[in-house]
Amino acid sequence: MTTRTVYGACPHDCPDTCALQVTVENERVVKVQGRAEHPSTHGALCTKVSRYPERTYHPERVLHPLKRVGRKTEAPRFVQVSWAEALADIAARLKDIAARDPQAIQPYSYAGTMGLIQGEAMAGRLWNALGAARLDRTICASAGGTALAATYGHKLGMHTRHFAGAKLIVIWGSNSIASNLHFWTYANQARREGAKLVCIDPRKTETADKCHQHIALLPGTDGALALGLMHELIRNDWLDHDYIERHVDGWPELRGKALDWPPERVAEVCGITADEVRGLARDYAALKPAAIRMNYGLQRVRGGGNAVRLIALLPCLTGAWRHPSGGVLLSSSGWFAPYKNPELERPDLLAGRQPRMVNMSTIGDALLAEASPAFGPRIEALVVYNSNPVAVAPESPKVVRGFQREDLFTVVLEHFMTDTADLADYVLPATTQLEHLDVHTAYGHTDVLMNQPAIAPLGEAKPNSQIFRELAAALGLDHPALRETDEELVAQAFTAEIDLGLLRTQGWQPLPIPEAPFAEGGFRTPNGRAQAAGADFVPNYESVQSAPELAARYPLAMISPPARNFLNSSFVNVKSLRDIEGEPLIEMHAADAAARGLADGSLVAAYNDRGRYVARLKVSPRARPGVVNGLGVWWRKLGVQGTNVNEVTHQRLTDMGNAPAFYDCLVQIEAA
Ligand SMILES: Nc1nc2c(c(=O)[nH]1)N[C@H]1C(S)=C(S)[C@@H](COP(=O)(O)OP(=O)(O)OC[C@H]3O[C@@H](n4cnc5c(=O)[nH]c(N)nc54)[C@H](O)[C@@H]3O)O[C@H]1N2
Ligand SMILES: Nc1nc2c(c(=O)[nH]1)N[C@H]1C(S)=C(S)[C@@H](COP(=O)(O)OP(=O)(O)OC[C@H]3O[C@@H](n4cnc5c(=O)[nH]c(N)nc54)[C@H](O)[C@@H]3O)O[C@H]1N2
Ligand SMILES: [Mo]
Repeated sequence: MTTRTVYGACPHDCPDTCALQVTVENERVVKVQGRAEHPSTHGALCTKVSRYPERTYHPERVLHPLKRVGRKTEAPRFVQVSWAEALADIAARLKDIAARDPQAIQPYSYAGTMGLIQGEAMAGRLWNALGAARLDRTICASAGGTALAATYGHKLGMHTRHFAGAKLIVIWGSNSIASNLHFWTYANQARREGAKLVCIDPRKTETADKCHQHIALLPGTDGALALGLMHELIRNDWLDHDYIERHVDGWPELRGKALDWPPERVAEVCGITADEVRGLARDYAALKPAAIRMNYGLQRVRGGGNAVRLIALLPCLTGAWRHPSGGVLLSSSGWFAPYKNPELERPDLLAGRQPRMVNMSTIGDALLAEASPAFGPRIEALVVYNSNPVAVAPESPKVVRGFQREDLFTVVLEHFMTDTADLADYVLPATTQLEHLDVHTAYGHTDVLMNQPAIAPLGEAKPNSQIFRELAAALGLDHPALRETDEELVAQAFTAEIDLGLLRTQGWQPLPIPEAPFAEGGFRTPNGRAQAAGADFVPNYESVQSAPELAARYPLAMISPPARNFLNSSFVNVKSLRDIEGEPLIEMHAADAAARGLADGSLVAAYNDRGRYVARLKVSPRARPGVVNGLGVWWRKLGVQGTNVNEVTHQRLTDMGNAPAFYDCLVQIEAA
């Protein structure tokens, strides 16, 4: 028997980007573990990724090109075809459309893998050379990301490891134990050394269970709470005047707004008590250093961008940035920007063209849109990779109708027959992280990682990069940039400061970032100062206050945070993980269930004017009165009656960044 160890990187859309150690016996992966030597991974993996071999060798892996037979409104039927036939046919169809207008070809991708090479490196080159429509990749983080950039110039924050030294940790809009496990280890370390942990989340999550305090505010009211905290910091003069004076622009305006938000008003809007506001402000001023871990949960509402701005400014008011263990972290991804090659996707291949941009978050409307001067041509072809839009995009009734268009030519690169693959004309088998080369940055820590392939591709699967190289050739595009190998792409991914030799031998390289990067200000804005002007509370589209008539019909606010054992819609088909999750659940408070005569364990429907989602009711203290939690992004076909939670979400966009407002959603619930 031959045994090898291969160093990898977890490809998933998660802040932790773990360093992996893959054990291969007789050319089969038998174990995937977290590397003990990598500081933030520290030898631990989440349950999901430790099941990686089960996912990779899953009997339902797509291992050959498949071509649709039958209509898109019927049960999916496919036949196996050769790569040659698939590529020739796809190229012929795309060429025909491109001859009329390449902008009618729409790429659709997100972060199924976060790798730079299997993400956009070769794909971007192909789309640029073709002049295909561009995609605004807004579905997850662009409200908060735009807000951070507006405030601090980039997506920057404190080091995750320094949370271990904080005396107060505010976990704001994050179920860290589920979605950011390796941060939680540092938070726990702080707690053992006496830190207070506070969780701000409408849902009583497993993270809230482990914190000293849980503030269960109404969804979409975080901006009001942040203004209330500022109010208290100002009234009690708990401010670091020197820090504000030297490093913040727009303070007089923000100060004026905050003074309009006394704790009683905040309590009313947020559905909490005035004492909770006062107490949190007192702790934030007294327990130093104070660190805030925001996550993207809180920005999936209409006012998400402004809420992130306001929360991100709190450390400027108290000067928390002066200490390595003070400040805020939402994303660390901006730290990588100076080390990444902005030309990797070869924007020069656009040769001056500026194809239209379609927002991925409104793909339902986009697929149903007719040609018009404002929109441009009707979408005629869709190439999907690293994403499962039929399950994850908002208002799925429209997304499904769009994908069911018989005149739409859809190609999906996938590991599995997802809800999206079921509606394709061609499904092309893609490799998993164990079968291809890649390099990774992160959005929780600040290390660059390399992923070495551990095994040869299974079946006829190919890396995304290779599929796009071959498609480019079939399309007759012959620019040398479209022929470069993955090794050549890796060599171009970063600036010279990143040592590829070290990445190959050690597997990762940390970026040199100061311990307390903003102790003396120096934000990445043009003048180096934090920008506070304009930040304000923006209420939800759908709430009792902003839409009383809608709320009379649909009185429950529904949020749909991730299930712990899935990653967005990935892993839903891994049986051992699905068994832990059980079934699609809607958590509801006992009082709301009693008022509707609904019994725990019964099948219920959450509905509104957009759609109807059926799931099992769980009467649970995890839900606060007036708010229901529809967990996880289940595959529709593995859910109840072919539905998932995005049946009821809407396509209206956030205040900043044009992102979806998934958690800004009113429903009514009845027995199904
Ligand atoms: N296990 C697991 N891990 C994941 C993911 C997953 O699906 N499963 N998803 C990954 C992805 S794509 C991302 S973007 C990241 C981050 O993913 P996020 O979507 O930020 O996920 P969470 O950290 O679970 O944070 C969401 C939390 O915000 C809460 N929340 C909802 N609405 C509000 C609100 O209005 N205000 C406040 N304060 N809280 C609110 C939810 O109840 C939930 O507990 O995690 C990644 N990690
Ligand atoms: N209601 C509601 N909806 C949500 C959310 C929510 O909290 N509530 N969360 C939102 C968030 S934060 C996000 S980030 C999006 C995520 O949405 P997506 O980015 O679509 O994420 P996944 O659902 O994980 O789907 C990724 C797909 O990529 C495939 N894949 C993985 N690696 C590769 C590869 O190397 N090659 C190819 N070809 N395919 C690969 C996987 O098999 C999987 O099917 O969903 C959003 N949708
Ligand atoms: Mo995400």
